[in-house]
Amino acid sequence: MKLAVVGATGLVGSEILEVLEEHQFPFDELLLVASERSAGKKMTFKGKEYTVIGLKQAVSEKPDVAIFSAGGSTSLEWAPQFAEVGTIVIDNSSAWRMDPSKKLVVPEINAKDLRIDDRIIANPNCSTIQMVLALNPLRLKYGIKRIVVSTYQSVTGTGKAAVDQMMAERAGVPAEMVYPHKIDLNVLPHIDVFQPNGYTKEEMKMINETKKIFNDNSIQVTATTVRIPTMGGHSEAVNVEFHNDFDLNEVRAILSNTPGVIVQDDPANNVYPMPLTAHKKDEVFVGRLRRDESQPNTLNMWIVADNLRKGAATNAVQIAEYLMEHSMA
Ligand code: A2P
Ligand code: 11C
Repeated sequence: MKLAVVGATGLVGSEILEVLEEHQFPFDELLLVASERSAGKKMTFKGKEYTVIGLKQAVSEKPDVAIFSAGGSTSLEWAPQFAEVGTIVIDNSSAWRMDPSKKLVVPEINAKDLRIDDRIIANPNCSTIQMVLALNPLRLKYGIKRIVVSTYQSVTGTGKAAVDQMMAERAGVPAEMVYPHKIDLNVLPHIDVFQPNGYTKEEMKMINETKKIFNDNSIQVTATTVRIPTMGGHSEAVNVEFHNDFDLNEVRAILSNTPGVIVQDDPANNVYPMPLTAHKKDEVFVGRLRRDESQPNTLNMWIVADNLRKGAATNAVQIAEYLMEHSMA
């Protein structure tokens, strides 16, 4: 098994390496791939030194699986070239997600849809993954009519340069501006670019990807996505209206029994999910479970996950693990 990590020098790339190590992912050969700027650079993984290579060389090595997190344009240009030589690409960017011929996979929900001839597999957006993972078991039990979500997203979702901007502002030194405004001590109701309908691209990703993953265009979804000056993970206030009524204790029990989900819901003891406690964890944390008293069949919940983990690296590695377990890679 020859594995390539494309974007290995980036934030998600280094998280992928950590997850591969923690999960003891079995591979025979590892290729660390980044832009030509980084080619030749040395990186250490599990005590062994690797030389970073460029994309052209990586394609010529014909890896079995390549986990991409090097941005959408890199994926658009290079994923087909890897696919052409037989590599299965697991892509973290938004490039292929809404392509009807590509699967958009959260393993716990729809890995069973994967087929041996899938060559480019899309990893959903981080804020979508954590929401659908927590909602899926409730959808199966009660049926979802409508989702209203507001997010509070970590600067790590933008990449290294955004973390640097926030830290420079915090230290009071000149910052290279990645966001159009200061981010430290601020809140930006703006993630990714604005669309003609007034929503941002991040908001539209949450809307469209949720429907695709649940394979249900009848679910109504609306989103407001917000960047906050934090690092450990993304938080989401989710208001979900079900077709059928629910029992709150049953909801708790269902979520507690859902693989990959951890319920942290003990308000009397100030226990609820937070980015600080979700940081570096593979799971999605759920709390503040309460009935929306303003209308029937409606639940309010708070969902937190490390966006670089289940939102990106962990989900991608789990897809690779699924492929191997099912002899597809
Ligand atoms: P490099 O470090 O050589 O620029 P982040 O989102 O944290 O900024 O990381 C982006 C990742 O994507 C980095 O590993 C970066 O490599 C990689 N990358 C960016 N542009 C390209 C490209 N054109 N080809 C290959 N890798 C790229
Ligand atoms: C953010 N969700 O937090 C974005 C990052 O489509 O994979 C991931 C963008 C994507 O800024």
